[in-house]
Amino acid sequence: MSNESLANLMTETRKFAPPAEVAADANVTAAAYEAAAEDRLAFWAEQARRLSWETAPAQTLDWSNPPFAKWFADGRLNVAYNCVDRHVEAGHGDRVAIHFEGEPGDSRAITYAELRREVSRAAHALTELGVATGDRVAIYMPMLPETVIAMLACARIGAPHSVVFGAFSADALAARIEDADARVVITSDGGYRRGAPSALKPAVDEALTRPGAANVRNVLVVRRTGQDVPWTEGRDVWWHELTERQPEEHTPEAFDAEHPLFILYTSGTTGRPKGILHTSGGYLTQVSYTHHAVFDLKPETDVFWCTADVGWVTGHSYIVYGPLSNGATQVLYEGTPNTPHNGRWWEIVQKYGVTILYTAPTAIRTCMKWGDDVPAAFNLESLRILGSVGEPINPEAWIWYRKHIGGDRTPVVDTWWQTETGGIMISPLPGVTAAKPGAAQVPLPGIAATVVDDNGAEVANGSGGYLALTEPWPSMLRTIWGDDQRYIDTYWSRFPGVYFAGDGAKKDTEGDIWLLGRVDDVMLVSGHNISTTEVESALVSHPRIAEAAVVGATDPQTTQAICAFVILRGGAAEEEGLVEELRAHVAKELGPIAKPKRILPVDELPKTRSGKIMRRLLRDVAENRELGDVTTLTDSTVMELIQSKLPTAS
Ligand code: 6R9
Repeated sequence: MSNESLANLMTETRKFAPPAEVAADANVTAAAYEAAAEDRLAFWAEQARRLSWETAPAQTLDWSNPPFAKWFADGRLNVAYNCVDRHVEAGHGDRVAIHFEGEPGDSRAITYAELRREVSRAAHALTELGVATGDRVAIYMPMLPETVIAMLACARIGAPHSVVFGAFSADALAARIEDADARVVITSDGGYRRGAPSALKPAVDEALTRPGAANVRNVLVVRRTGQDVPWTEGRDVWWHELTERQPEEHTPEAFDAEHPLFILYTSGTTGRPKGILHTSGGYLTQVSYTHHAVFDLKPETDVFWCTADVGWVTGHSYIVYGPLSNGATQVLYEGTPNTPHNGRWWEIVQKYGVTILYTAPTAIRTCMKWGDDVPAAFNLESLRILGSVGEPINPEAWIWYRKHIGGDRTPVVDTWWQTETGGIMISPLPGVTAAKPGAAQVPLPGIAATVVDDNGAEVANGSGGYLALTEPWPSMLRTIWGDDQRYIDTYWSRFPGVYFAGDGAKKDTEGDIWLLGRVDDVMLVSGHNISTTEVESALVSHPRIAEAAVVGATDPQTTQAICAFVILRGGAAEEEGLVEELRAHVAKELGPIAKPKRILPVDELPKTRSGKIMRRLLRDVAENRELGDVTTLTDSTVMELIQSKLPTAS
């Protein structure tokens, strides 16, 4: 961004008070903010007591060597014990931990007692393969119960896992195996995707031909689809054969709170992927607390469903560690939202009586595009809280989510956080906050976040700038794996002593925080910094627009010109005058400065597997450049489609 802070163009004044019944019975009330404000460290020490420690920590935060934090450093615990065994010991062994729904419609309910047996066997199996405490294990899997079991088995024996998205290429997998120096890879023959078995194992075989992956001794293969798999004798081992003969009891060993729990590579738009390192005690404390607070989880009665892939941080924190540490019952779904029909998700909500749903704006906008009648055909009355994560949620998408999925009664919590933050940082609380559509609003109790200007000074209400985290938090990344200097440079150097999140944000006149997209995506138009998010939200507020992606393209007159790629609702063809009408609509919503110079209707937008729009690629298109790296795209044919629609160069 230049020296002028982000313009504050959008005004959204709708507000939704918490429903009385949620407020009356909320896990967390306004008192938590007061307690945390009074003594932040005492507040987190209190939250750490949610967990079972073998040695309870006497220390809370050690910040003597910033930005390298230690939380609860003298405490010892086993993360898997906290997520599994202690619930069985507390008498909840018969409670379903995971309702697995396969894409072809097969299902499996796994209780906490079963989960304990499976995790114990898998822990023994890894030990038999020679995996020792501290060894890294790569997990390259579809969404299966074994994926969760594998992660917990690693945690149980203190072997940090590195989960790699099942859709990543052999090259991406090899780079991650090499960077973490993984010794074992856990994978499956394949998984079901869009109605057909899709192979995974061949990508592992290919990755392991790369020199950097030479230290991998074994590949543990879960059988899911039964398809033929290439086999390397001596190296490859069937998961079921190895685990079946292991004892079903396993004594968990306690590790230091700062023992590494996992490495997760951020999608990293440029350069080498960053291995974000998370450790045990602080991480588990924050994901457990935030899951309890933000989703108001009542483990006896709620059915939680986070639709994220486990290969994304949301899956780590809000499928595996948060919900399971809280003894939740949850749904795990293997497939895509539209297989075999556009209502599959709502069918699953109805089938399991899902009460809390956590998904991404991209999915919500896609459902809007498919039409209101799709969810209307299912009974969604069980839902009581809806969550959003991954991108700013446009106010219209927020309203649609609440109305068409939440029956106009459920609170919607827009949760801002990152792979690096480990857990939710900024979010309304469903029983406390009067929610504003499109805003994450308030730092959670115990979290210090604000918006700063170019000089690192806090901006006044009503102004925009950069999101900054001003105090360490328990689930913060500890470093970038193997590269402390890059950790300092990337996050702690823009504003000394403060964590720079890389997101643009503004404070509204009441001091609530609105996220405005990645700083790299901010546009500079005639001397004004304009957020792509605000222009996209204005476009999405037009009844004909389902989705929009906005980029700044180099322009001789205005530095950058706003270029919008839009998906029309119902896929309808573009009629005459529509583009002009849309431009006028944006001008009316945000002011003439934000009026897009070009608007291009397209059928799809390029997205990462975690659902984030890749504006970088659209910028390449808008500037008639050769496309940059497309390897993290869900579907690389999308770009060809978009390019084919373009009138060449303008
Ligand atoms: C959890 C996750 C992090 C980036 C983050 C921001 C964007 C996530 C958001 C949001 C606005 C929200 N982001 N949640 N922006 N409102 N509620 O997504 O982690 O994949 O590391 O991405 O996602 O730009 O900086 P990760």
